[in-house]
Amino acid sequence: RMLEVELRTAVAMRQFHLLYQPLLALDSDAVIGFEALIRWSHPERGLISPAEFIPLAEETGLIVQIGEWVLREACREAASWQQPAIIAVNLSPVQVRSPGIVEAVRSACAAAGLDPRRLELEITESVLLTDTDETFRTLQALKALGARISMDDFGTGYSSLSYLRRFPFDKIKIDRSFVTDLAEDAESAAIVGAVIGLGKSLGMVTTVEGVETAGQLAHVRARGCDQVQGYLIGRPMPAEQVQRLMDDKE
Ligand code: G
Ligand code: G
Ligand code: MN
Ligand code: NA
Repeated sequence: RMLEVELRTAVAMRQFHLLYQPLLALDSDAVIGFEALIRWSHPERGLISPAEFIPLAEETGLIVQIGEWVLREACREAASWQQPAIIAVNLSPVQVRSPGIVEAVRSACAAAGLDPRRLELEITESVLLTDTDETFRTLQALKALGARISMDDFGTGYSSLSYLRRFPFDKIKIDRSFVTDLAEDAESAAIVGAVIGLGKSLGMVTTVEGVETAGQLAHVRARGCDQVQGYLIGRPMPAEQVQRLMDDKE
């Protein structure tokens, strides 16, 4: 459990930083926002992926503290941009179920001077598996602050279409696993097309993730997708590069 001990000190030691991945709107072909993605620069082990340490942070409850740091940092950074672009932040299910989450979001925006309407909170389907009444109230309270709620990694979890009816999602982010073989696999293409249509008909914004090729972009554009993210548009980048990218892609 060495990693756990080290994770405890990582916040205090300022070993985390955020990268920002651009979000492209397909109606204007403009970069309209960024998703904040955490990175851990361990003093000896080097860069550790969130896929490795987030599960441990969730088990130990440290995700609440780390997540609050992510919220504050992302809001502070976004408030410094010259454009009022979207800032998207991932929330772990453990964070969503923690009692202080609404206040954490409110105070992160207030401290940064960020209009909460610029904030998108990404949650995964697994959030909805337990305590659904409580979760529903939390999501409503977050929306009441002005933030929007996105369903992240759509299609990978125990997806139930009833969640889309029951919870007030503003956006569906279609998981990148459906995009990888879009050109070769008729099933993936059918699923992506159908989910875009479903999202649109429910009044949600649709984002396709993991767009890496011009062919994939053309495909999802033709299907009426609203927004895309992926290496073709931009990899997760340091804060210093964000302003320049927005100025170039306006
Ligand atoms: O950035 P990368 O592809 O390595 O992210 C791997 C996983 O970690 C993704 O599922 C992503 O959503 C998640 N992740 C990245 N940053 C954060 C964060 O700040 N909080 C939470 N809870 N998850 C994050
Ligand atoms: O679970 P979530 O969607 O938040 O995860 C985002 C992660 O996906 C980021 O860590 C990012 O590094 C990764 N990612 C973003 N765009 C692409 C892409 O085009 N291709 C691949 N392979 N990974 C991507
Ligand atoms: Mn995400
Ligand atoms: Na995702």
